Amino acid sequence: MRFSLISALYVAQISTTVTALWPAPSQLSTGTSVAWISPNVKITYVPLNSGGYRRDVAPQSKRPSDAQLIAGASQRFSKLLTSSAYIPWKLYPKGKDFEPAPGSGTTISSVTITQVPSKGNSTDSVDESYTLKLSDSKVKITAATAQGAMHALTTLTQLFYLSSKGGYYTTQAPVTIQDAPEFSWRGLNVDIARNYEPPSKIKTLIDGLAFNKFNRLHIHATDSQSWPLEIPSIPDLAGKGAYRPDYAWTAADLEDVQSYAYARGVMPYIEIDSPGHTASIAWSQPDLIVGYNQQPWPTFCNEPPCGQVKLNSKATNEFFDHLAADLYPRTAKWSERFHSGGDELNANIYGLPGSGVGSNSSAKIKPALQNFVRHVHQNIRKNGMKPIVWEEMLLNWNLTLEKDVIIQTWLSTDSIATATSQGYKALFGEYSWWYMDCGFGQWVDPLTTNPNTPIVPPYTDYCSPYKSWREIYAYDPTANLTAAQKANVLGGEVHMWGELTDPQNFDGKVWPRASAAAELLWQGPTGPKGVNYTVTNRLADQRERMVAMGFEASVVQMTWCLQTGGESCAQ
Ligand SMILES: *[C@@H]1O[C@H](CO)[C@@H](O)[C@H](O)[C@H]1NC(C)=O
Ligand SMILES: *[C@@H]1O[C@H](CO)[C@@H](O)[C@H](O)[C@H]1NC(C)=O
Ligand SMILES: *[C@@H]1O[C@H](CO)[C@@H](O)[C@H](O)[C@H]1NC(C)=O
Ligand SMILES: *[C@@H]1O[C@H](CO)[C@@H](O)[C@H](O)[C@H]1NC(C)=O
Ligand SMILES: CC(=O)N[C@H]1CO[C@H](CO)[C@@H](O)[C@@H]1O
Repeated sequence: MRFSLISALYVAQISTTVTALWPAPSQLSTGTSVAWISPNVKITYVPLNSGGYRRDVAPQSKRPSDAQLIAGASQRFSKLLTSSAYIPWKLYPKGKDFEPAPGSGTTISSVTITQVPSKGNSTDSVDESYTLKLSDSKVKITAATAQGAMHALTTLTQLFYLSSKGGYYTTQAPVTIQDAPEFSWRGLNVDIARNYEPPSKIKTLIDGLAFNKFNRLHIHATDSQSWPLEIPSIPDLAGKGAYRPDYAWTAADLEDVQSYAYARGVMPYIEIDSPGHTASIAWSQPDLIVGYNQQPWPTFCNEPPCGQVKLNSKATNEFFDHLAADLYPRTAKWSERFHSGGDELNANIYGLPGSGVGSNSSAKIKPALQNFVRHVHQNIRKNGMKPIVWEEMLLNWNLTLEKDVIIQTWLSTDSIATATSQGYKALFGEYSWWYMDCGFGQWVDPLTTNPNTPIVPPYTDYCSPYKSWREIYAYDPTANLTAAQKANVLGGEVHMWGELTDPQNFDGKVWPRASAAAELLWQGPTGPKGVNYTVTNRLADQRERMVAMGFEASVVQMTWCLQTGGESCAQ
């Protein structure tokens, strides 16, 4: 839809020239001249005198200024260009001479980033639009915010290729781009608890997110299997709850990851899932948890070890107060949002003695749950943030939630329709389309006794099969929504759960599939797919850039198809 304006240009050029702009910009026009850029090109920032960049309010006031953010992005340009540029031989017919002659064309002498007035901002949305004009040896960028300027510099990087004879060129000058995202919330959810993910791995992930214009990193920080997040005032939480004491992010690590993400235009935010998914608390505070490792586990939780925080419990509330006082100010510095979890609550566990409920009936659990969630959410708001919950809190438990709560849907394509029609802002990312952990097989051992589901060949997992990049790209979460419902869709998140994922196999699961999600989030589901716009070679191009950057990204297409096209190899 947003793309139609220049689709004809793309169709005409795609077979001879590849432009690896990923996600594709809203509007693009290109020429056929050669231009070169030096990694050391001078980048000048021209601020708007009257301000107009995002005005942050306390407690976010300690964040870097837009000028600082843009200076940082400008300093990184050189490294980004040289680390991501590559020789794109795979995208041309074998033997074709596709490189411009050294010394041909012009050389870019300057890049200017001029700040322009913002079209407005809100808690969950900043003006990320930018324009980029490359002509007459100059690049002129305008942007309303630091985030927009960072996107422009990423786009600029992606315009250039490495020449085998040295130097970085485009064959498509002049270039004019006007760009803005369709969705203001473009996220990836990463689980660091089922298997540990060290801060260094997540910082690398953030580089990839920024390179694909994601703007949210959802850190699913704790779960029943481990508590890998240091809470300095409750040291035993991670000290005993992590897989091993050093498999936990220290407070300094958390600050480092958050500031790193924010500096790259990615708002990080933390999820402490509760009241389910909390068994790891029992290692340090056994009295807070009912049904720790209760058997048979399928009756008492979705995944062992079972255990949920007790409800109707003063001790539980005090624990969450301590946690909030320690953790929330440290995350509110970087984020407008905090995720309180709320998925997969098990009712049966509240029928066990000492649960604070004493019954597995929803009617008994619901008021206790309502009080608990209200308490947690009040703490989030007191610290200057707003809550996010998994959809079950609203759609299964029918809790009364304030309208400032974002509903994160995952269970069905209908969920987003229901949540948005009730007036809530909501996120998509349904498991049957956007769960990147699916299709790798069961973690449940077939030799164990599982009274509910025998584990038999081919040992498929619950959300099998694997979601290929094409499936992730074909997801249309807003297909059946009314205009009023669509207005409440903030965006979505692609999910990397950690049962069978750790730093060793992380990259190949995430990339390039998250890139497919990134373009959908940037363009909207009816964006590039609505016109004759080929995706495969552009995604392959982005993947090659990410491989050059050091990501062990999976293969998009076999080289023969990329080179040749035709047959069944649409480019
Ligand atoms: C509650 O427990 C009873 C008996 O154990 C069981 O039949 C029923 O399905 C449970 N209800 C819920 C909501 O889990
Ligand atoms: C919530 O509402 C739905 C739809 O009306 C209903 O099916 C479900 O039983 C309710 N859940 C609870 C816990 O009351
Ligand atoms: C939209 O509705 C059609 C027809 O009922 C259905 O087949 C499709 O799965 C729905 N899509 C989504 C994303 O809900
Ligand atoms: C798309 O391509 C097909 C086949 O080449 C052609 O028939 C159709 O007119 C094209 N549509 C647009 C919008 O260019
Ligand atoms: C242009 C614009 O809408 N700016 C607003 C951005 O957000 C801050 C804080 O909420 C407002 O004070 C600005 O007016």
